[in-house]
Amino acid sequence: MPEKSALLVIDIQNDFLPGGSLAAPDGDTIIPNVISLINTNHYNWDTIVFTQDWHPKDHTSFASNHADVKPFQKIPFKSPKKGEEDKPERLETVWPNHCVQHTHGADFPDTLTECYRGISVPKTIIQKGKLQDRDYYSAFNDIWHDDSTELDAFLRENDIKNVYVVGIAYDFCVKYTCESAAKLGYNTYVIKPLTRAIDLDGIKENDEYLRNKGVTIIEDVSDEKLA
Ligand code: VGL
Ligand code: ZN
Repeated sequence: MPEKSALLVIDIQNDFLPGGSLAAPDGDTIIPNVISLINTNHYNWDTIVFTQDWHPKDHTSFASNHADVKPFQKIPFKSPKKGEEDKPERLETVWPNHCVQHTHGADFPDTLTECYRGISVPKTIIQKGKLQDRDYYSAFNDIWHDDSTELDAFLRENDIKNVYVVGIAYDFCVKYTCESAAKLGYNTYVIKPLTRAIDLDGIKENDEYLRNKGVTIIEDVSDEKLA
C-alpha cells in the first residue's frame, strides 16, 4: 500500500482575501486551482483538511484590544503556559481584527464551501485561534506549544504519512503549519504556487526557513495535476 497523503488547505477565508481586513495580495487568485487540485484528485488525497482562523472578538492578537497599539506592530506577550510565568516576554505581531467567530470574514468563500461539500474522502475543518489569550499560526498548536488542535489526531486516525500544504498566509499560518507537520514526523510538502503571503518581501527568507525545517517546496504544479 502506498503511503497515505493529506491535503491541508490553510485559512482561505474572506478576511484574508482582497476586500478582507487582513488580505494577502492576490489571495483570491489561488482559489480556482486549489479547487481543481481537490476535484481532479490526481494526487489521490486520502483526506482533505480545511483550516479556519476562528477568533473571539476580544482576541489578544488584535491591535484594537490593546491601548495605543496599531496593527502590524510587535508588542511583548507573556507565555500563557503554566510554569512559564517567569519566562521573558516575546515580541509578537498584532493584527487588524480578522476572522471573528461567526462573521462573514471568518467564512470560506462560497466556491470553496461548495467544493468542501463535494469531497468524498474523509475530511474535517480544523478551527484554531479560539483561546483568547494566545495566537495560533500553526494549525496544530498555539505559538507557545501549550494548546493543541485536533489536527494531529485526525491525521493519525487516517494513517497519514505525507502532508501537502496550500493556502494563506505563506509567511504565517502556512509556514508554521509546515514546520509543525515536519516536526511531528510527517513528510511535508508546500505547494508554493498555491499559497499567498501577507508580506511579499519575506518570501525568499521564508523558503530558506522552511527548507531548514525539512519541508519540501514544490515550485510548480503542472497543468496535468489541475486539469
Ligand atoms: C494568519 C495572521 C493572523 C494566517 C492568521 O492565516 O496566516 N495570519 N492570523
Ligand atoms: Zn489570526
